[in-house]
Amino acid sequence: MKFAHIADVHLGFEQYRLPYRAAEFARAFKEAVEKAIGERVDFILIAGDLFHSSRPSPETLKTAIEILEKPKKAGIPVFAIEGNHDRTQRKVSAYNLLEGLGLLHLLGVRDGRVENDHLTSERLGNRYLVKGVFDKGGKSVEIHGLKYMSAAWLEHNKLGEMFRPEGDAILMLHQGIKELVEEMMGIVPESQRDYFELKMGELPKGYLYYALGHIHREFVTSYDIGTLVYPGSLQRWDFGDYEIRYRWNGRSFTPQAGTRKGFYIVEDFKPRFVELRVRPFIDIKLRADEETAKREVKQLREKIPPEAFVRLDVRWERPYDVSQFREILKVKYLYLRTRFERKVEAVRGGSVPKPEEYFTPVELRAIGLTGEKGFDAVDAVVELFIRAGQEKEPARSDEKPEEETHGSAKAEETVRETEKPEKSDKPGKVRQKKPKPKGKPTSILAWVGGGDED
Ligand SMILES: [Mn+2]
Repeated sequence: MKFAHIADVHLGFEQYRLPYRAAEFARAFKEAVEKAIGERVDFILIAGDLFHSSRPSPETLKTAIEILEKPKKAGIPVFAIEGNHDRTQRKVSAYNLLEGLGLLHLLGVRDGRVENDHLTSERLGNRYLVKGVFDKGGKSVEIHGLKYMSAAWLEHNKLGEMFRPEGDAILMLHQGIKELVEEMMGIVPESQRDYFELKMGELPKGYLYYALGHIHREFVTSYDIGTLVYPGSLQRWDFGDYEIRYRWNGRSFTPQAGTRKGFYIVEDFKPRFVELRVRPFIDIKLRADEETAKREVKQLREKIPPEAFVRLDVRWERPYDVSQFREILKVKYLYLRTRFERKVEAVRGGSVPKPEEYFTPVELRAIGLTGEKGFDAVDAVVELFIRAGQEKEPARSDEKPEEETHGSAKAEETVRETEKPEKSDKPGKVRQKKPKPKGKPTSILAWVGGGDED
């Protein structure tokens, strides 16, 4: 028995509002399906989030249909569940449409009984649990599954009571599991409870293979008598899902290998990863002055392919023009993230400086003007600095912070799609061209606005 396990395809996802990214997500799915067919698998599992949205566009549906016609023609059945992105509370989802076209078999709870070559049903209260079946050479495997369910639902409906495997069986779910999420990303604070819906022990026992989806990072472990696998998303999800990260150690960059992207071929319940070549995401973290940063980024450039998506995170004590990195790197997509903040002395000693010690008198007045109101008083602040500049300090030309928010880069450090509850890079932060204030305006503008990022 041999099958492919694919998850988190996200067809129709125009990442960073780039339509060609949706085409790349589709290409990855096509490649995965073609490779699975080439491997002569007996069936294919899609563990949720085939679509990025529960209401895919006609174009996205057309793409899904064209790709899923390939296994259909090859006589390879596809079993699927809905994920959090593409499930619907309505009666009919996009999956039902695909099922109606004979392109896949949908597993989970339904109002009516379904019986055919590849589906069978079991009573579950006043509804039915629809399960997949596959027979080959006298051997039979059952594929159980359920669409993405909320933590609240799972608290009241115990999966262990719902799913009872008999014989060789696979369980397909689209959920985050506390212990695994923590293992992958460190301890998850309670405020980010929505990173998981299940605890390990709540997972039904007795399955030979747990075909999971939802976590976008590839991961394999064992559970009870079986193997538990997250194949991860087919394409890179964000800059936390990087191929390589270059971390600045104060003197040079240290490369850190990131995640690989692809899916699993499972033979006799043993998973083997099949890697897909996808667009590289490279994450660069730098904390240096302008001259050093420029020199180091220039050197690093040789290691970065032009088709890469790059996030360059620049930090320093004084702002400088970061738009020059766009010219230096010349990559397909550059997301510049800046954080310029003054060094706060003696914090370790426990004494935080008083505002009078830290801010100049003009800056204090600016803070008084804006308070918590953000940029409502920005004109008054600009005026204040223009006047202050004219009064004393000469104009400075070396301070021009420029921050790029390209599209909707968000919650980058996640391995899945849930937005972190804390603030993150939102679009619309690109600074307006205001009359350039003189004096020392730029650093303070970052301060009165509450700082740039995170
Ligand atoms: Mn997903």
